[in-house]
Amino acid sequence: MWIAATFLLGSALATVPQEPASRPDAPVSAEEPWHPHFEAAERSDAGTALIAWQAAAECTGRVGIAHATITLERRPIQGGFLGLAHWDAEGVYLIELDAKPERMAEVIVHEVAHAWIQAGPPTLVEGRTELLADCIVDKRPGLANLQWDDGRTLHRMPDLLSWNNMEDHGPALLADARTDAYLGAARMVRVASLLLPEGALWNAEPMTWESFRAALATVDHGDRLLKILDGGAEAQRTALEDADLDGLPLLAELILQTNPNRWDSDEDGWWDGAALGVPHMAVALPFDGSPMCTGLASEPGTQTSTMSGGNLRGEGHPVAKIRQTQPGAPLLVELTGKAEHVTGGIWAVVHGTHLQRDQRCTHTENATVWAAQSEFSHVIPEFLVALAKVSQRAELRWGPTTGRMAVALGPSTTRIDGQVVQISAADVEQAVRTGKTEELATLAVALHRVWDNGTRQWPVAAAMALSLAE
Ligand SMILES: [Ca+2]
Ligand SMILES: [Ca+2]
Ligand SMILES: [Zn+2]
Repeated sequence: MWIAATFLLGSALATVPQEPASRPDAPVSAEEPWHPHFEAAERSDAGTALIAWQAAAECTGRVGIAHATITLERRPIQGGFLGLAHWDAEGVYLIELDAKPERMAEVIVHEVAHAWIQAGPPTLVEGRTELLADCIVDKRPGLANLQWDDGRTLHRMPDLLSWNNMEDHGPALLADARTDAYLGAARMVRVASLLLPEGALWNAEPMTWESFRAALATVDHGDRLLKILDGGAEAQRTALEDADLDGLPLLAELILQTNPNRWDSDEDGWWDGAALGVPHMAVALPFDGSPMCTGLASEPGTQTSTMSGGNLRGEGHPVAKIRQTQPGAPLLVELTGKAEHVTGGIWAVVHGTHLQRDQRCTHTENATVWAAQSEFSHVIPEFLVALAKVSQRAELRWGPTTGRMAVALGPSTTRIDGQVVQISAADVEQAVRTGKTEELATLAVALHRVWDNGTRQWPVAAAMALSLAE
């Protein structure tokens, strides 16, 4: 089984140590495989295309079909496409581009992938091209975003069995039917990729509905997918719905036995669409920007950087950032930037030169708590229990908050700094001495609340804390 969600999004800093380039799975021969010459007015377009070409050759184990030269041209495209690959019997020779700068690389990756996937029904051609595009990004982290999908409901998606993308050029159809068809084709092929051996959907050309059916007939759950495909547009739309925006359509959630209405079915912090094989020490990052424990600490002066990945698609491109409150304190990692109109999720791994395992930070579904001073590590378990209790009380009274809590135990002053509640060493010491951990929790919850609701005033927080005490 191959999970389509293991794609790297790239690194946040230029200092990331590159992953070793060993690719034991690459069946391409040791000698440099053939590639066309890419000609473009924008040099970066040609560079992106060449890197995508080499990655696609590794993904598929075969050579793309193209003329000796592929021209890339930025210009308005008839029909309003963001990109369009032109090919004849000898393969791709022209790629037209009309995407916004932030999506240009993603579109180039898609069009280059068409050098491997040209023949067959449009649903299979486009869906398989999107799948190969994701593999390209997986092979070359940071080259481009994953193929776009904002998780929308596919209201206007036509029957994927009969969809013809060469017919619907009308501008009115542009924003709905065609977009929905492309997204539906991609989602359907991604579900198929969960069932089939890796690469089965692109390592040979052409693929027809007959060969697609034959491949699925031999694998578990394949009949389920085929039944939906034959069930008409409405059945397909329902099966390809991604209600909880975890990057898994309903059919995939049914197959994987996850909850189609919960981003994270088992509440372990990992969304359902996360890869089964994420890197060692990777952390799933919440979109609210709250920090998560990395399980690491670094010596003062250590260079650290993050590498992130996942299956996030859509408009927002938040970036993983390291938070270290003071030298020697635990390292945390959080997202900055908006993630709106997206589906899927992001994980991050922290790299660095002198990193040590560290137990002074704990995160749960609702909170991250760490000891800014080592001597407070032992307080964390008890504090977390009190925090859960008090948070529940606060939620019953005032409703849910928009973000998770983050609490640092032991800085010099008690305050709220952005999303992080800081509880001073003096306050922690006093609470420990008098056995009043719960009071500490009421203070933390109150401070978080006044930040979350925008009040941001001490007297309000103090009154809230008082009213939360039992
Ligand atoms: Ca879902
Ligand atoms: Ca989970
Ligand atoms: Zn295409």
